[in-house]
Amino acid sequence: DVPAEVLEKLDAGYNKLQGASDCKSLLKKFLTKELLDQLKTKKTGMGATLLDVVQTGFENLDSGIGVYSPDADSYTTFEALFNPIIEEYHFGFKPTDKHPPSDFGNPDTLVNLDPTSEFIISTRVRCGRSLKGFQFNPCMTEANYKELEEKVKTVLEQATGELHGIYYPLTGMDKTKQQKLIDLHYLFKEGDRFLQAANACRFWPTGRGIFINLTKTFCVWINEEDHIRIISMQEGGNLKTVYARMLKGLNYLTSKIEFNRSDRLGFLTFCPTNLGTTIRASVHVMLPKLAANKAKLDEVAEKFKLQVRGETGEHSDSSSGVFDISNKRRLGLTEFEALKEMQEGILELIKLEKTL
Ligand code: ADP
Ligand code: CIR
Repeated sequence: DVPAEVLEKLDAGYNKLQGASDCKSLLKKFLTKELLDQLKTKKTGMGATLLDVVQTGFENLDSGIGVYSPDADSYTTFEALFNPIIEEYHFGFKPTDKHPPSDFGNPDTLVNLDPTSEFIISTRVRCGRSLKGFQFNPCMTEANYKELEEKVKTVLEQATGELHGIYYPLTGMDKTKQQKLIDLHYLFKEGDRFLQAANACRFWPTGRGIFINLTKTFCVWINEEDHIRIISMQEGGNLKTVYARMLKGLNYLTSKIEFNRSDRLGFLTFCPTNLGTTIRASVHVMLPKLAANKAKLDEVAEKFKLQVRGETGEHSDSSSGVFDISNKRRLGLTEFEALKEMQEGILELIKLEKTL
């Protein structure tokens, strides 16, 4: 009982993808005609269809991935599409593989990545969580957004010590202040076309906002791509301190709120690239010699399982010479292993830069 209109859009989108010779998305790579026919009549308990999964990739032919999961069930209902995408992005995590139990490790065993402050401008570690009892963006009502915001905000406003801070809702926020927070890399951007096409920006700015601690080293995003993003950041390369602070915030929130975790996929997120540990540990870094050849930089980064982004985040360029380099995979390894993978890779890149 998937409406004819949806089936038509799926067929049209599939043809559009096939005709787009410069489209490099994993959606295009893995959505075969057979898979389309196998999945197009399926629906999740929430009523989500394959179109809800793929329309972001149909509309944005420059997507890297091209899919989001409209609800937690989609990862199983549409697993025939999600699994190969997950396997390719997370360096070979197979349909028979299971994400390990959490192990956050001991932050004190991590290092300062750039003790002489030559290369690294700042370090950031973030993770995402989805709340039990709430659907993902495309299936949320306006009331759900407000309820989730209220719940998280109330908990955050009771945080003490280093985590003590203020919640700033997007609703009613002065545009200049909003832009300043974006430019300083605290706040998420507005109008992301990949999220918009996935129906993830409905009722914007309702329920969206950012909590920031007084020293501006700890933030929580509410209701952007994921229900919450927990972020720790500061100038310089001290990964140890940044990670320890993120854990402090995560532990606090985990003691007050229940999150969605799947046995196989770990913590559940809206985008399959974030599943598992959900951790992205990054540096803003200047590597002028390595970066003189961007293709080479990407190649070396991939070798160390790292991902290179531009200075203002995903899908941005790096005309400034500053790159955002982070661990790429988040699934199939523990949190501590994700941190170690990033640490080792960044240290290698800096070592290489020094030899050039
Ligand atoms: P994500 O939340 O998935 O990490 P983005 O790539 O969109 O998403 O980045 C969000 C924001 O965080 C952007 O403003 C980006 O520049 C900023 N950011 C990422 N890494 C760092 C870093 N190491 N130092 C400072 N800002 C950072
Ligand atoms: C893309 O496919 O390029 C976008 N949908 C982003 C994919 C990964 N990024 C993310 O989860 N933030």
